[in-house]
Amino acid sequence: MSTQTSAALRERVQRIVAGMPVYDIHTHLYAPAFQDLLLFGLDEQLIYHYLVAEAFRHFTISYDEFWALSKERQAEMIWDVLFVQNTPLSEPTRGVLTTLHKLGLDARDGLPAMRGWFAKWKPADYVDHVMELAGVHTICMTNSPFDDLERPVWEAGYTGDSRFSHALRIDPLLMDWDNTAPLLSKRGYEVQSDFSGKTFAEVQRFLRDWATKMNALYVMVSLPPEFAYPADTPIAKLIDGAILPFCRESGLPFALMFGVRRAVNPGLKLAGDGVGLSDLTTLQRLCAENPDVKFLVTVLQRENQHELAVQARKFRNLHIFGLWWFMNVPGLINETTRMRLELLGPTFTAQHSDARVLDQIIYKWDHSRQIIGEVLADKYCDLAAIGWTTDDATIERDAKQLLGGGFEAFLKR
Ligand code: FIX
Ligand code: ZN
Repeated sequence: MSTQTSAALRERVQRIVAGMPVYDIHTHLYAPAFQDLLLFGLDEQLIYHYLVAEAFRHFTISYDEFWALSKERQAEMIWDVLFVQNTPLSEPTRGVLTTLHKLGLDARDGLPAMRGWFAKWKPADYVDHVMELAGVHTICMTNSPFDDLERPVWEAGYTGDSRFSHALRIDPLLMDWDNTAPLLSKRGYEVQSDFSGKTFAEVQRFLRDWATKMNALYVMVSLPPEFAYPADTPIAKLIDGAILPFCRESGLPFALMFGVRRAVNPGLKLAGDGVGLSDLTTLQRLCAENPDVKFLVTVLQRENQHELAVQARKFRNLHIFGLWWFMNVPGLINETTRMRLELLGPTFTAQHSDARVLDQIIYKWDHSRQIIGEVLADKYCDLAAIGWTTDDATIERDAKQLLGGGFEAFLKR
């Protein structure tokens, strides 16, 4: 293929991928009805935990002193240390600049001028503006019945927002049974700490009640590297006795996020979580023994990615999604997307944003789309070199599948 033909093909692919509306299937964003839980604006972007972790590589201030400051002051310190005193070379710092640039702001104007621009927006309008700029058609929230700030919104009868969908998040149920069992009892579910009596049926009733209230698309948990299955542990008992039966009955996928080691440095709060290698034979057992249950899976550790992709070749009830957190950096997006495409074709969901601040979907999708387009274009060029040409409709079909279409099809299976 001539250089000119390949350049034209690459341009076509990038244009189609850039214009393909995305389903952002895992975020920590909220619809405007959740009021203060919906984070947006410059200060929120600057105090994102990804940037806090980096700023503390420079700060000498104690963690407690930093957390005692106002959000505005924290944001100013982070801006100064990561953007003024140092060059914003990391992915999260570059991300802030991409977002500002795409919003039409000049970051060199400094914080006060930019803050004024953000202050003019009403949340509901800003959601539309940002989703439009980011090319995102739907945002899936992470919804927790254990969160005392968001639960009242559901209990007050929140009925939804067409721009947002919901996922039922159950970490406290599986990871902290000792404290969650009494809480469920208090809420009228007849559970016993030792799993006796009606416990499993009642946990299923709890899941059914909340999945219905939330109109949830899937049930999600994040897991530490030490997760073992099968095992004589509360988490394994709950998976067998309640989660799998509920997912089987409801048809909702069980979403597992492997490899987060929580609070390796508690002083950093949300920024203090780390990563570790998971034993994915746990997942293999789950997929093999429960062909009638769907599993949505992402892994945090790079060294788990290859095994995960191979497992997805073996089990059609396993759908891989996204590049989570420490994986969401250009070099790793590139190598992992390439490897997944080479092992699985387009039968995975290439990315999710994990955004906690609305504005972040602008940079997260911009950066990932560029790489997904580049990897896809390489594959079409390889095919063109052996006479298999690819038209726009085909590129659109593949891009759609990778950017949420495959996820939607998996939900319907
Ligand atoms: O558990 C999760 O869903 C993680 O995404 C969060 O715990 C984490 O803080 C995060 O925001 C990563 O991107
Ligand atoms: Zn998340």
